[in-house]
Amino acid sequence: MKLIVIPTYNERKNLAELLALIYRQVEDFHVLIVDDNSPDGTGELVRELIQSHYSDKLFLLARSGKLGLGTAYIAGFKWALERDYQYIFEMDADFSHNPKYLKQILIAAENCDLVLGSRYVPGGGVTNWNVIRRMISYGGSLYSRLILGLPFKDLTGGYKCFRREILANIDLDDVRSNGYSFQIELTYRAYLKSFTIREVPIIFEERAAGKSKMSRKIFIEAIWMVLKLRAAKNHLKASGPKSIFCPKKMLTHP
Ligand SMILES: Nc1nc2c(ncn2[C@@H]2O[C@H](COP(=O)(O)OP(=O)(O)O)[C@@H](O)[C@H]2O)c(=O)[nH]1
Ligand SMILES: [Mg+2]
Repeated sequence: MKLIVIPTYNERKNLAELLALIYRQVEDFHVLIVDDNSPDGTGELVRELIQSHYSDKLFLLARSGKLGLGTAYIAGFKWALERDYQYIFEMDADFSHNPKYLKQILIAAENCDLVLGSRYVPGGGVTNWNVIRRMISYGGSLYSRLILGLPFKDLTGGYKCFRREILANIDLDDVRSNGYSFQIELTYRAYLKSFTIREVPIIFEERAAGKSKMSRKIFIEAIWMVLKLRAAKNHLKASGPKSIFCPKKMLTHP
């Protein structure tokens, strides 16, 4: 089974149309909306759509308030791991991530552990971004690539597909980032654990309606976080899920 996790904050204007497009592309996928009590009523809309259209394939994880993108994804991943999903996708609600790529990403995911939808490999790109915005985005990936020694071109994108095994092997409670660096951190953790990762070209489109929630504060968090992640390299390699099969008592009494 395949699941798309979509975090939302004030995406009411985008969501109904986006879901229709997704299900037109991949009829059998499930979608989980992780909504942070959006003031514009996104959560209410999802409840209505579950009742009226998608009762067997649309789900809502309603959180109490705006807790950030990273923790929304972590909550979604845990929800997925409690169920029987093999492929877990990440996607934004604002049409930046065109659903037409879902099938290509899935095909790539059949032969590797993590697929990154990538703006900066041949065939990928961005539309409607000025030079400064392009430089900031490309520069962010380049910076992370150099500091962390990662061989991938697009590290900040949020259009991805994880195999279940990756998420089960990353200690989700140990993930430190909440903003832009969340995507970098998860890819870094997967890479350090020797999972296979591939980039698939996507054209990223500027959001259709509503506002970006990214801020200068989140951007600065990302610059620091990359340095912190590099400093924690050995810990990240070693850290894993807290095994219920290996309590300390057993280690001291073999
Ligand atoms: N649940 C939740 N979703 C969020 C939060 N911040 C952003 N999002 C969602 O995450 C996705 C990406 O955010 P967006 O504002 O488009 O970031 P940008 O593409 O970098 O400008 C969108 O679907 C947002 O609605 C948050 O704090 N909580
Ligand atoms: Mg966006």
